[in-house]
Amino acid sequence: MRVWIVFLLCLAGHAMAAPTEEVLVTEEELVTEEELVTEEPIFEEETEVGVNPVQVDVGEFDEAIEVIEDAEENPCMNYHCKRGKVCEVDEDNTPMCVCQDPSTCPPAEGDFEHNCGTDNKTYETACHFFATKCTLEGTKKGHKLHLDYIGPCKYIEPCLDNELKEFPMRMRDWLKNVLVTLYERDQDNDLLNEKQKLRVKKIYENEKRLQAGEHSLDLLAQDFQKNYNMYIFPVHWQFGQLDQHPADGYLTHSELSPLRAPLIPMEHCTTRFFDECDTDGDKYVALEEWAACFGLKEQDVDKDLII
Ligand SMILES: *[C@@H]1O[C@H](CO)[C@@H](O)[C@H](O)[C@H]1NC(C)=O
Ligand SMILES: [Ca+2]
Ligand SMILES: [Ca+2]
Repeated sequence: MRVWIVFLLCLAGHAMAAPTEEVLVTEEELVTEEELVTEEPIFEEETEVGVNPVQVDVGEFDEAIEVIEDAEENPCMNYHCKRGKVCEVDEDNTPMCVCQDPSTCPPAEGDFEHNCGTDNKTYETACHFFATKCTLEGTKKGHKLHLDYIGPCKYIEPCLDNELKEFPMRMRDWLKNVLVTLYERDQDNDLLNEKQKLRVKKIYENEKRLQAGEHSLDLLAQDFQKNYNMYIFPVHWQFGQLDQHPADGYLTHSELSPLRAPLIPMEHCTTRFFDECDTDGDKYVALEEWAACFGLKEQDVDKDLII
């Protein structure tokens, strides 16, 4: 959650102008709602003991020594459940995932942990949200409920047509700057892979590129026309960053969430922008739709650029 906040703050300061290192961290740390859709339990090597309230309960009424001995036997030990669920064992000592009771979620440390659902209800933390969503699993209401944005629900003014037109211009400029910044900071840490670096190098070395910062829309539009080729890769790159659960060439609502959720409270055109990106209205944003949203020409959409 911390990471979200840093991202939020850095965006709040400069809207979509100045990228920072934290942006990448956000993308790596994301936990999407997609985990909710997967039915299989997820096994992971790093299991945080004590995170599971059921395990904590066990500790309370068993002898302490026994708990330690039992730890390896506990079938829930390495049994990971998706967000909103916790592991419990049945009579046969078989682990299974059940919905978490929202009241067992740790309380929020501050307003910044609140989340607004698509039902326009404020949830205390993401844990509360996912636990609630889990209890609605299988219902129409549960199917429609998503995490909409970070922070308490608030009034978001309608996005006007002319404002909507500006949004992709600023966003693609921002994407380009994020990549260039990552490239600049890449000496020690592998923020980008070799293929990506090679692509960004060209953008970076182009002296005519606009420096990160606030630019007038005229200037952004002009730069896009003049340096169109520099924008092709950043748009593909961001798609590849988001399309991971699964990487199938389509973005679901939850795959888009890491980008949308921190942005919505600050950029009131975010929701409308992503809605309209889905031109065929099938609820998925395909690569072709995504590229068109950012003004790329059809012939420049290239799956091989997602590297
Ligand atoms: C959502 O909730 C907020 C705060 O309670 C309210 O100000 C806003 O008008 C609501 N938005 C909609 C679309 O109902
Ligand atoms: Ca996908
Ligand atoms: Ca679509």
